[in-house]
Amino acid sequence: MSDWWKKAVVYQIYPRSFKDTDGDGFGDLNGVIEKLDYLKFLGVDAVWLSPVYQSPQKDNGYDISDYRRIDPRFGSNEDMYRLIDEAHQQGIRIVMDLVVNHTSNQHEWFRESRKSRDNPYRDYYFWRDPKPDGSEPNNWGSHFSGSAWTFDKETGQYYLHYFAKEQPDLNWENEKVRREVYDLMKFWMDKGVDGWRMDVIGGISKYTDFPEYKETGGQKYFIGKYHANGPRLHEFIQEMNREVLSKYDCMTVGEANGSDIEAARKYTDPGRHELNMVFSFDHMNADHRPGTPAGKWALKPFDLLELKRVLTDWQRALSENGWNTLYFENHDQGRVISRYGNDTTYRVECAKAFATVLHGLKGTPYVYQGEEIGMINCDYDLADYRDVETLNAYHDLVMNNRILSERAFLDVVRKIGRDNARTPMQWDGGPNSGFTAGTPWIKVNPSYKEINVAQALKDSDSIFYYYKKLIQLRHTHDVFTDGDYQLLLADDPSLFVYTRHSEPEDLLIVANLSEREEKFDDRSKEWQLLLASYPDTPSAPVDMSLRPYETAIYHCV
Ligand code: TEU
Repeated sequence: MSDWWKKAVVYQIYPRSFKDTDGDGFGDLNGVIEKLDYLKFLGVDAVWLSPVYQSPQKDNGYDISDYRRIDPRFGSNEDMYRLIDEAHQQGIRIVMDLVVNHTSNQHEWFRESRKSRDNPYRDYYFWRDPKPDGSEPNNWGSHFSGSAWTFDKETGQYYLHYFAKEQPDLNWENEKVRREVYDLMKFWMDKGVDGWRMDVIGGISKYTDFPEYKETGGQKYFIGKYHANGPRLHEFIQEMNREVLSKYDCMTVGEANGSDIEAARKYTDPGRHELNMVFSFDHMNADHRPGTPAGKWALKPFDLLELKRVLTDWQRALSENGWNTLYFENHDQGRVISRYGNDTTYRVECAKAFATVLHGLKGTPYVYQGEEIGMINCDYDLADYRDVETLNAYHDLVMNNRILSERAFLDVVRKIGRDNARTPMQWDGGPNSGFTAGTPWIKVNPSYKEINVAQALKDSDSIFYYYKKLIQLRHTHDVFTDGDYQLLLADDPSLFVYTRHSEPEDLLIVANLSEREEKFDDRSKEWQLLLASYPDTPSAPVDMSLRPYETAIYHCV
């Protein structure tokens, strides 16, 4: 099997918000097909499509009711086959989202399962009796607020759901469930799909004795160590690898929620035959204040030292027997320049600087739709948000428990709420940003008049062309793929500087991630400029005065 994914750059599409061709306000597969030329021009090697399967859309497709059918909102199965075909003709691979920690409650398996205690599908999910007082089987929380258990009157038991109550968790202990999953994977791979992004894969193996959390800081429902990395996790993934993955030339990336570096090594060590790489979350917590009742909705100012420390730890840990993913954005995160940077005065400079520090690292870079034109967060009112996580958290934290004021909650949502990344793709300055001829399912970000693809393509200095160059560099200089990583100036609170080394080339990546002027000087090698964000960045890193968010890549052969 080839390691093509090591040199690849992956572009994530959130189809619902990418491009609508039939005027219903939802993006569709024909929209993706229409934009393949654009993706080819950007230079990406693969596209990861967020879920397009049949779904009641309680969690925008992460609640699947039929794994073998494309949701009519997105098109038909024939459209999907055509997309695979046309993408392949352009040399772009297609990675689908595998959401098998849970299904929709409208999936046939769950509809059967809830009918009776002895239904053949009962064991496809986790059903447990109430405690003697009628309450939930334990104090586990759901990521979308409240308990992870919902009572079903029909049979007098609770079922488990880590996310919304419409997303019951599958019971992977049941061999039949695992078989179903492997079969559906083969179905799509036989249609030409080139790989999988595996949703919440860290959660598929459960602690089936469902232990109570002891330390909850006074919270009624708690999310902690039992929610991920269950006892049979790696056994299940190895089985999946044996049964399916090893038979195809494919790429796999697991969403390793709740996983630390140790777990990531296990997932990605090629000798263990599990996955190619995983998404970790540590580096996305550099503005998060842990351990408060507000959970993920408690922020602190962005801490660059922490970001550097975490990225460096992961670079080191997975440098030999493993592989990293490189990302700042996806459909669950706020836009990076709005969160960690400056999305007003220095929007363009800032986007280029964050892109540079990320794409210079060792691993496979992911670009999320709109990141390549520097799209920014949306400052919406409560009524404009659509995300089930945000709306549930509002009810829980603001309305029911008064943990946050409405004002404080909205401030946090405007930084990290998931809808920030889900507003329609900004194609041009025309109506609805060129996304749809109908009414978009979520409001278009008013910034589209200035920030859009048409504009970016006209300006040779745009963020778009900068990404295009970064992608080209990765394809043409092996040191981006193979080089060893070394952090310089670890304690500098403004600069992110590191080197990459392999034979015969060395790289020096320099970024000022602050709004102050910063001095920098490195004469250790005969450095020459490869790429820079300011038009007049010095040709060698000597006596530099780095301006706000100025960034450069130097090399030496
Ligand atoms: O996300 C799982 C996850 O762990 C989180 O990032 C989650 O979205 C949330 O923000 C926690 O606070 C995956 C998908 O990426 C997400 O879109 C889905 O909602 C979720 O799984 C359920 O399928």
